[in-house]
Amino acid sequence: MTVNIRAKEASTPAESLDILSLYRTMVIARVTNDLLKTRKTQGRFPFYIGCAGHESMAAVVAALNHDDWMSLYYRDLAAWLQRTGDMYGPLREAYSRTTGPMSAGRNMPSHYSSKRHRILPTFSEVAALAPFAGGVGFSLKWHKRNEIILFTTGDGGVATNDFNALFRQTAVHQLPVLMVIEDNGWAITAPSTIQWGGSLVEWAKGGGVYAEEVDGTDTMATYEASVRLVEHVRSGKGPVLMHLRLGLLDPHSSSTDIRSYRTKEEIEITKATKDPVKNFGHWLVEHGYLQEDDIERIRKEVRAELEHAETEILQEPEPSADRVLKDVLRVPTWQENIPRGTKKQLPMLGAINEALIELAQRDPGFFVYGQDVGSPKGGVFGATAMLVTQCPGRAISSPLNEQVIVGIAAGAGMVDGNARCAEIQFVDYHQSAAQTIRLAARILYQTYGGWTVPLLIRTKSGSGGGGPISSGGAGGGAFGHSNAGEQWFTSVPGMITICPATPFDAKGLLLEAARAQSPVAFLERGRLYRSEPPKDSQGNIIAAMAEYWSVPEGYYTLPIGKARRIRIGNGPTSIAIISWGTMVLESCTAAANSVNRYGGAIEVVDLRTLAPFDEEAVAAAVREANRVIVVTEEDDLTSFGRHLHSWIVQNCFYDLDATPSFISALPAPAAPYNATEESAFYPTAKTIEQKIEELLAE
Ligand SMILES: Cc1ncc(C[n+]2csc(CCOP(=O)(O)OP(=O)(O)O)c2C)c(N)n1
Repeated sequence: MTVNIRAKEASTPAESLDILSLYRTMVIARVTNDLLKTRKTQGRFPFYIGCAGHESMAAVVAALNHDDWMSLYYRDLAAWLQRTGDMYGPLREAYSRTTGPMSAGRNMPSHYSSKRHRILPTFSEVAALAPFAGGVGFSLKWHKRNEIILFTTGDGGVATNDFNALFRQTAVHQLPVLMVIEDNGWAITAPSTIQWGGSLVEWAKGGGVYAEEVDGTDTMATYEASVRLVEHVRSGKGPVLMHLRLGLLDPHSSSTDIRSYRTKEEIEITKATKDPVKNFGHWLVEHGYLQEDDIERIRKEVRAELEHAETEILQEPEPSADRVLKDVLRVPTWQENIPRGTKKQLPMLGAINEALIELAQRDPGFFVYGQDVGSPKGGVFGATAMLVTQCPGRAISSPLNEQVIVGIAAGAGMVDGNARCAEIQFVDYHQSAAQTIRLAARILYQTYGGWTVPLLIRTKSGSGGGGPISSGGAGGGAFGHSNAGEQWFTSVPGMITICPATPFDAKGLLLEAARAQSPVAFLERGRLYRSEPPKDSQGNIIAAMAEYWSVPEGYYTLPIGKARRIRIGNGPTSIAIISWGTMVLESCTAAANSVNRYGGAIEVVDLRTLAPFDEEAVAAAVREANRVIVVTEEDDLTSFGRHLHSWIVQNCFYDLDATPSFISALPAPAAPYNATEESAFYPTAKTIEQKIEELLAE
């Protein structure tokens, strides 16, 4: 039976609500829940987290259009069914079948995801999808699309930083986002009263987001409110928060004993009054849509269908161990291209400005989002200054919140399939966005390649605020402004990390990084922004490096994962120095001084990409020189440099004639501000020269 009860004033073509189909969807959700709960208890799979009490979410989804986006959480089985109509999917994931539509059996059940149905991939980290949902909303608004995004979380989720980042994204940019807080009164054992103070609705309104409380145990009331609120969002009136009051009919999950934290009376009252499936069934009987007998008949039919589906699914293939490394990382395949533009002398900052202009001109959806980037100054370092003047609107200033920034770029990239750029002022501050970055890098693996997250994170890293290399002090960055950054980024599976040393490489690599379908951390060294080519101690520019300060106009790309091998001197190499970023320049200076003094040749391998790094080039350089030094400006704790050093020991041991050397900054939190301590903290060309002498004598 089809009943059109959509709001008459809706501006989009009204879709009629099939009221009995909605009820059936809710019953499928409940019966699936009960079946899977039992199967878990029977030991058929290790974990289940259910939806009982949350089935009226099907009514919220019924108020959306089919091309609207959704960011669901683990209680949203009914929402999944209402959107996809796929009752096999949740069973397939519970039984870890390769046919599973969310993760091909790789993730826990109840982690909804479907690129086809525009359902973003649910994380186990509560509310962690929130900043991504804001990015989707940002993209929908930017492209003036008539679509909106539904974001859901529980009452506990409201307290997370992630949800608060979404709230700010939607409020500041007035994004087309409907936030539904499914408040069942509990976050495992914690009552919702400890998640926020005062009234959620008033809190939201005070922050610039329209909000309403809705009774989620009444399905028709939920539907009617949803139609109204969806219309509010779609018509451009801004975001909405729906505080949906529900009851949790089961324990938190299959790992929780409900009686250990809830009283018998409270459970009984909840089951008697807050069961949306039961309440909706009564309503349908009262209003003549169903007979009393139909309720049990429908339940039994659904149970039989599900058991039939289960029998089929149990015949389907399970994952094999040989796929465990599939879909960790997507590095673009490089197409060889010869830069044709006229070359001109440029510092790295100029090269980065030019690369951003190229990206904006070639891709109408490209933007840079970050603190101060839209001001005439072009961010605190001026990296977007050209973008601001030449491509108005493409450099957009953000609130002071790194999670907001990364979420906007990541979510927008998921909509477009092309990387959008997040600028983090100083790499030290990536930490407040750490969860969002780590999860962006995990999505490809978690969804078994179902979703990709093209995302470009540019950030100033390492010593210095922009002074010429080896000009005395390293630049006074001190705490909060001078961390190297690669320690963390290279430890995140699924992340590409790039750290260029020269203007030519910075432009070509940045243009290639925008083609990646995995997130990229692009570490721009502060000391290199305005540096000149490295010189030896007599003040002569090192010839092998000079050409990389000459940057072609226009578009060209350089391969990710390929090192640059720089030979200084003539004849066979006596030492291979492996480094990246600023330390490449220091290493070249040290190598040139040594060669000037003793003759021969030293190779400097500029890794350029740290993850994945060029194993072949490193191994070849070690094989030829038989002596190696790894040089990093990271502090001497667990670091990428240590990882590389260990890799060389493990893989190149028989090619070594001497102990593989390691040079880093000192094991302190960061470089102090004063020049004396700062200079003592970082390695310099002098440190490297001394090590070369020691190694040659060994
Ligand atoms: C960031 C984070 N912290 C803690 C957990 C452990 N955890 C899983 S579910 C949950 C409670 C969530 O409560 P709520 O958001 O109210 O949703 P509900 O389960 O009640 O529907 C917690 C604390 C987690 N998964 N993620």
